Amino acid sequence: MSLDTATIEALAAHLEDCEQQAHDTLKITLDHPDMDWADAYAVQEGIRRRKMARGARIVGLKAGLTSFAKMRQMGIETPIFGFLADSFAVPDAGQCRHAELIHPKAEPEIVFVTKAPLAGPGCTISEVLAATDFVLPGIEIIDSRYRDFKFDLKSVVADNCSSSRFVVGGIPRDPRALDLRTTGVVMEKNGQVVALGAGAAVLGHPANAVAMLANHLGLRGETIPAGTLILSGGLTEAVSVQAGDHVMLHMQGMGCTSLAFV
Ligand code: OOG
Ligand code: MG
Repeated sequence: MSLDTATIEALAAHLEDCEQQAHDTLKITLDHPDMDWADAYAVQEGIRRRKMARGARIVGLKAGLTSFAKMRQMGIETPIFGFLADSFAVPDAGQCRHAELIHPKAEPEIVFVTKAPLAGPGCTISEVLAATDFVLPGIEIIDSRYRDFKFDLKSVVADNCSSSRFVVGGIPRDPRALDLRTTGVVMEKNGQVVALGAGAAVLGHPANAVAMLANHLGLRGETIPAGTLILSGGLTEAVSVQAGDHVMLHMQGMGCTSLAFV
């Protein structure tokens, strides 16, 4: 760690205020160039603590920058991990207020829900599949608090990996009855196809993202508890959305989920 506790708390407060007030900011590494990974995750942890102190419930976890498309879009090479609070959840086919967000983008994701704990290091894809209750389609709405989505890895980790909203729906399926590598996804905006791909876009197999999350937490002495909802990462580039847009995700064998921006 290179930052002191007061600085970490101040950065967490600043980034969470930006989220709550839909204000953008410059990436925090400009003022804190020596920030390390532990600092970045400590700021994210500070945001989580602030939300929990106000009564928020943590309803899930996410992996980000897990696809080659997203790594290319953001110009980076390592996955990152964040948390999902109850206030991020949008009901299936529900509405999301665009004015509450800065510059939201939608991305299609395969969502895992666990039925047994997962622990790393050494967690594998087959352990993830055995510990998964079901998979289902999800749309994540990312909304970086950084101006024009311009950040580096440590800044975005501190900003809870741009987490903002998510919707899940469709038909929950046992992942062992599917080949998640060849599971096709088609995302439409206002009836037009804007993104398409297959499960293998995420690290060769989306369960790999969950294994990497377990391994990341394992290094910190934490596990993924049973009953955790996990967004395994955008399968395609993220698509900008405006008020009035309707986004629909079709996932092969799992039906669809959607939301509208108002
Ligand atoms: C970081 C969050 C990326 C994903 O699924 O890849 C993410 C960002 O691109 O702002 O959620
Ligand atoms: Mg995502």
